[in-house]
Amino acid sequence: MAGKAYGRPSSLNDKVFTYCPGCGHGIVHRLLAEVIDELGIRENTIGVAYVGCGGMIYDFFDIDFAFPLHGRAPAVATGIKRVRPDKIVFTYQGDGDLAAIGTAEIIHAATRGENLTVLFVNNGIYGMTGGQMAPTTLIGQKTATSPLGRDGHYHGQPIRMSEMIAQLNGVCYVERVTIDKPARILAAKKAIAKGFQNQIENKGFSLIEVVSPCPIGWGLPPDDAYRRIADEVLPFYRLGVYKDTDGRE
Ligand SMILES: Cc1ncc(C[n+]2csc(CCOP(=O)(O)OP(=O)(O)O)c2C)c(N)n1
Ligand code: SF4
Ligand SMILES: [Mg+2]
Repeated sequence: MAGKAYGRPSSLNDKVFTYCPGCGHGIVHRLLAEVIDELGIRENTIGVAYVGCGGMIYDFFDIDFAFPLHGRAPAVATGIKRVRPDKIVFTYQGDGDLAAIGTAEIIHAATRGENLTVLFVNNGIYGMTGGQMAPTTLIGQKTATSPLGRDGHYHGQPIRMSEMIAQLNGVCYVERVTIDKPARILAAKKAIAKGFQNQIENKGFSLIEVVSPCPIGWGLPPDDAYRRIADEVLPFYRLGVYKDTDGRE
């Protein structure tokens, strides 16, 4: 029986991912690389990385990257896209980056309807710096800075960025996906592809939030971390399309 042959996407270089076992960033990188290959845009794409674990993306891809200060990716991507509208420009950001230090940048890039694609990897924690509480950390979740669990009255409530950004007039497309099961990984790839296709068709701002595991920061072995996504994370961060318009409003 003829089978499908799977190779390494040409958008990736030969380096082995250096993420912790079970980290979601490697899966998201792979999906992104496949999408860039399949759309045939590798030589025309510029990525804008973030400060955080997945910010190492620039080291694994065979495409041009900018590496701005923490949280500033949407502002830098705006500049690049406006100077070179012929290029496909995306940001790759974590939840500490996009939902904390870079909140202003993402909200205003979205409101302006910049013709960008944003990949938002929400693992509910500051992974790189040692597992501190992020704005996205769930109520009750234990972290290095909430050792008794996040308390909504004391620490504040977790923030749902996709729901919030979908309300903004400049936004074309917002979807939240995850990568805990094969079918959902395929759905995540479809959403990423749509986010890039929107930019190719000049439809404006697209954001794909990927709910992703950080086994180290969550203090769980990888298989338990993947189980936690369905059991604890998705009831709060519900999957789905939050906005899908046919271009700018
Ligand atoms: C201006 C500035 N403030 C703080 C830091 C420290 N810092 C580095 S990564 C990080 C958190 C990153 O978390 P997230 O964006 O969720 O990425 P993850 O590592 O979880 O993928 C912080 C606070 C920094 N490098 N620069
Ligand atoms: S600390 Fe978390 S986000 Fe960072 S590489 Fe390890 S598992 Fe991934
Ligand atoms: Mg994070």
